[in-house]
Amino acid sequence: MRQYLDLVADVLADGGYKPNRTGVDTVSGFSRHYTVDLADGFPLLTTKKLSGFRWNSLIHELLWYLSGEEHVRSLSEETGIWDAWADDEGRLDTAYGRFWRRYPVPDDEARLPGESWPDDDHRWRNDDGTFDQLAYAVDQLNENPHSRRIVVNAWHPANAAVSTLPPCHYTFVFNVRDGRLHTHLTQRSGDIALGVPFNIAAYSLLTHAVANRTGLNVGEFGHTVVDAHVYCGAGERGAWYADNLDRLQARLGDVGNREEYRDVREWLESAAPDEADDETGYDHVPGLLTQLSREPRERPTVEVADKPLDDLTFDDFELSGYDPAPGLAFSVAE
Ligand code: THF
Repeated sequence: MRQYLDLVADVLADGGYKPNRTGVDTVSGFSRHYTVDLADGFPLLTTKKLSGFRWNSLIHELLWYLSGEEHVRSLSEETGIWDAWADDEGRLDTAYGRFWRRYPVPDDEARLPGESWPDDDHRWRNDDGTFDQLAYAVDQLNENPHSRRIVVNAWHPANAAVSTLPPCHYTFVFNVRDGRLHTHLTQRSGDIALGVPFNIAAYSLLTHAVANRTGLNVGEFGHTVVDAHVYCGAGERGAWYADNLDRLQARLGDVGNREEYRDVREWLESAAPDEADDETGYDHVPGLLTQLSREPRERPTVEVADKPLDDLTFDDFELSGYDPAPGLAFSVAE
């Protein structure tokens, strides 16, 4: 997908060095945005392989969001990608689905005079009194598709203030025109090499699943990433970028065609200190340079079964025509 490669190239060429809480440093860009038309194919990256075990992980991640679970116990049986942020019992403080499906509604004492809240028996209230934002969104798309209020919000400020990992992709909006369902995602923080390809896939699949239930065609996916970063390594390797990013960026500025990204990678590997054995893969820059050197291939297509969202299972997502370049290994910063 060209838009993803543009995002990578743009952040590497214009981003700034930025250390952060994980101990793995980043090259970070501010407020990046692109749109991709889902009618032109499914935006699964073709410059690295995301089928096989990665497809397994990303489908189960989406099913976990939809489940509304506040823990990763069932997800962990399928993939370990969220385990690092859960407690010993598998609870995850800010599980997305918990907010998508069970957003807290203030109880009587917390309500201010004159404020409007849905009654206990309102159709989008769950038995425990929480609010099902996704059910609301699907119903709005069916009953009032041109509404500009079809927002799902995973951000709870009070929880975010104390949570170990507040949601990264924290709000999305559905927007319909000419019978096409557009989805706009806003992300406060995006790990370009690892998380962003999963996020693109998840919200694109969600768009397909919701389009099925609302009689709409899939439209565009719009994505805004506030802190869009490339992890560039821990220890000496990460710190090297503090003083040498401008040298890398000068070389990136001279690149005239895709193949030359390979030369930049070779220069980087000769100029930067090696990654320590226990820090291998935390520098995502070399792998992303390899992706930039690869020509994006034709997009695959996806079929999602037309079922209520709560009934979807792994086998309801079918990918075809996917012909990616070989996979690349990146380590995830915690
Ligand atoms: N923290 C960081 N540093 N990056 C993230 O992308 C991220 N997430 C979630 C929460 N915190 C994050 C977790 N999502 C992988 C993919 C998504 C993740 C976490 C890890 C990952 O390692 N992907 C491998 C394949 C792993 C597998 O399938 O077993 C890959 O190569 O794609 C962003 O939402």
